[in-house]
Amino acid sequence: MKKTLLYIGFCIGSCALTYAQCSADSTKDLRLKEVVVNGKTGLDSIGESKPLSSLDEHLQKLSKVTMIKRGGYAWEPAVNNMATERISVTIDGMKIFCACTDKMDPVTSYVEILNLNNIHVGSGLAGNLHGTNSIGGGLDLKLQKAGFHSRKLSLTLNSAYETNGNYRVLGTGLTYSSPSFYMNSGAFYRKSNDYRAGNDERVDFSQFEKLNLFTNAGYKLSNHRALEGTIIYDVASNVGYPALTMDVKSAKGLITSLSYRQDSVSRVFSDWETKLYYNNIAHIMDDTKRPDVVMHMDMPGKSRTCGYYSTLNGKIGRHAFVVSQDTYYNQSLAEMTMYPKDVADKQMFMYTWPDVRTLNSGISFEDKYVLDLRNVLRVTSKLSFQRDGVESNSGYNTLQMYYPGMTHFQNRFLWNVNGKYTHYFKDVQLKAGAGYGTRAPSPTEAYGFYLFNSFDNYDYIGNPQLKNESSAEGNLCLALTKPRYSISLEGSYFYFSNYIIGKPDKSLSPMTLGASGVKVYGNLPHAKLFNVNLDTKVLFLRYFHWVNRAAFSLGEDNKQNALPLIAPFTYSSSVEYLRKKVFGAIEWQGAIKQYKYSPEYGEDETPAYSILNVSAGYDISFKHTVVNIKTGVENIFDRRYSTYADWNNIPRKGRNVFLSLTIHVL
Ligand SMILES: [Cu+2]
Repeated sequence: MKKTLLYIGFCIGSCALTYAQCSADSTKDLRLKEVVVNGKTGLDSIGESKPLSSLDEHLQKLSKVTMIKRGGYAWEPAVNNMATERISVTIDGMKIFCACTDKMDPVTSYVEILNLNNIHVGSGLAGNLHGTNSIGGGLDLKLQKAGFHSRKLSLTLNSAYETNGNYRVLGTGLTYSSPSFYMNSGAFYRKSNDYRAGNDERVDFSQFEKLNLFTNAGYKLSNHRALEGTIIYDVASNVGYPALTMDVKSAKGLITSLSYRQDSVSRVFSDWETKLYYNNIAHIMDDTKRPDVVMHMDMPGKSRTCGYYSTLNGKIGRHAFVVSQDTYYNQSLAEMTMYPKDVADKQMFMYTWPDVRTLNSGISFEDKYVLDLRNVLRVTSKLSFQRDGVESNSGYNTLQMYYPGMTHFQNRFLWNVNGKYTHYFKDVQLKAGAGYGTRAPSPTEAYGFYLFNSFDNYDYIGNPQLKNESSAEGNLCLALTKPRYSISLEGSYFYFSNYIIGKPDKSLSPMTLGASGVKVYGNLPHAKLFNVNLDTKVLFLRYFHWVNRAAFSLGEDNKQNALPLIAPFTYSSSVEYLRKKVFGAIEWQGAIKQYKYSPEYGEDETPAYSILNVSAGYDISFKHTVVNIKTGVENIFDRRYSTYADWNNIPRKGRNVFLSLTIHVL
C-alpha cells in the first residue's frame, strides 16, 4: 500500500511538473524521453513554427530566457535576467567556457538544434545540478541520442532558406539503433549574408557561416551497463558583430565526452553515470574588414576544459535522491597585440586573460521527499572548492602593479542550499522555495585586463581581490491546470550581497582610443532583482491553441539605480492551429518602453515595439518517408526595432520570409 501510494505520488509529481507550468516550458509538444524535474522543454524542432531556426531563436521563446544580441549570430543567453557570469550553461552536464573576452561565443553557439533532444531551463540556485557558480539559473543542453532500441535505421535531410540575408541552411542526420549499439551522426551548415532591419536598412557586418559535425554512440557492455561517447566539432567563420568593433575570423569548438552508465546498481541505487570530458575552444577575432581602424589588433583567445562528474540516483522509502561529485579544470587565455599605423612605432602586446586557471571540485546533493499525495519537499545543496589564479608570470607581474598584495593563486569555498515545497490540490499546484548561495568571480571579473566594453565605452580591469557574490532567493509559483486551459504565475526575488559590477576609477586612464575611462570590478554592498512571469494556454474549437506570455522584471543596485540589461515588460500571444497534417500559426510579440534603464552602463530608453509573425506547415507521408514543409513571414510589417538586449541598439531583422523542408526516411 505504502509503495503504491508512493508510486502515485511520484506520478502526480512528474505529471504535474510536465503539464502545469511552474517551470520554464514553452513548446506545446513535450518529448518525454526522460523525466526532467524543475523545468523542462522538449526541443521538438519539427513541431515548431520555424523548425530549422537557430538555437538562439529557440532559446528566446522559452520562459525566463532572454537573449543579448551583438549581431546575427551567437547571442548570449540570460536566465532570470542574469547572463554568463551568473548562470551555468552545460552540454549534457559538461562544463564549457567561452574563449572570447567580448562574449562573442557563448556556450550555446557551439551546438546545433539537431544535436539536442531538449533544453533544461533551471531557475535560480537549484537550476542545474551540474552547475557551478550559478546563482541565476542554468541551461543544460541535453544531447540527442538514438538510444538502445530494436534495430532501426533512419535518415533525416533538412534544408531551409530565408530571404532576409539570403540565409541558407543544410543539414543531415543518420541514426542507427539496436539493442546493444546505437549511433547518431549529423552535419549541419548555415550561412547568411548581412541581414536587413526594418525599412530595408542593411546591417553591415552581420554575416556568418557555421558548420557543425556531431556523433553520439553507445555500446551496451551488459544488460545494465553501457558506454556512451560524444564528439562535436563546430566551426563558425567570418562572423560579423555589428554592435562591436571587431568581427570573428574563426571560432572553433571541439567537445568530447565518454561516459559509463549503469542502472539497477543495487536495491537503493538505481542509475549511476560517470562522465569524462574534454573540450577545446579556439577563438580568433578580426578587424581587418572594418573601415577606419585606427590601430589594427590581433585578439586570439582559447579556453580548454577537462573534467568529470559522477552522479548516482537512488531511492530510500519516500526519498528520491541524487548525489553528484564533479571536478573540472579550465584554462582561459586571451591576448592582444596592437599594431600602430606607423611601422616605426613599437607593437604592443598584453594578456587580456593572463592564462587564467580554474580548478573546481564539488559535491552536490538533491533530495525529493514525497510526504504524501499532495506534498513534496525538495532540498538541494552544493559545496565546492575552487582554486583560481594566473599562470602567466608576465600577466601576474602586470596585474600585481594594480594589486600589490595579489598572489598567483587563491582558494575559494562556494556553497548553496535551496529548498522547495510543492503542494498539489486538485488542479492547483503551489510551489514555494527559498535558498542561499555564492559564486566566485569569472576570469574577466577577477583577472581581465583592459577589456573594452563597447556598451558603456569603458575599458575594464579585473579585481583578484573580489569577494564571492552571494544571493538570497525566494520564489513562488501558482499554477492551475484544466483540460482546456492552464494558467501559471511565477515570481522570483534575488537579494545579492557583494554584487560584482564594474565602477569607474578616475585614477586610471584608458588604453582604448576614444574610451570614456576605466572601470574596475568591485563588490557593491547589495543589489536586488525581481522577476514575474505569467503564462496561459487555452485550447479551443478542438484544434486551436492560444498561448500567452508576459514577463516583468526590476533590478536595482544599492542606490536604487537600475541594473543593466534588465528586461522591461514583454509579452507575446499566439494562436496555433494543428490538425493532423496541417499547421498554422499567428504570433504577436513585443515590449513596452524601457522606463527603467541604466545610463551608467550605456543604456538608453529603448522604445516600445511590437511585431507580427505568421507561419503554416504541412506533412506529407509516404510508405517510409515523412516530408515536412513549413513556411512563414516574420515581422510582416517590416518594423524597425531593437530590444533592451540589443547591444548598442543594433536593429533586429526586418521582414523575413522563410521556407523549410525536412525529409525523414525511416
Ligand atoms: Cu571575440
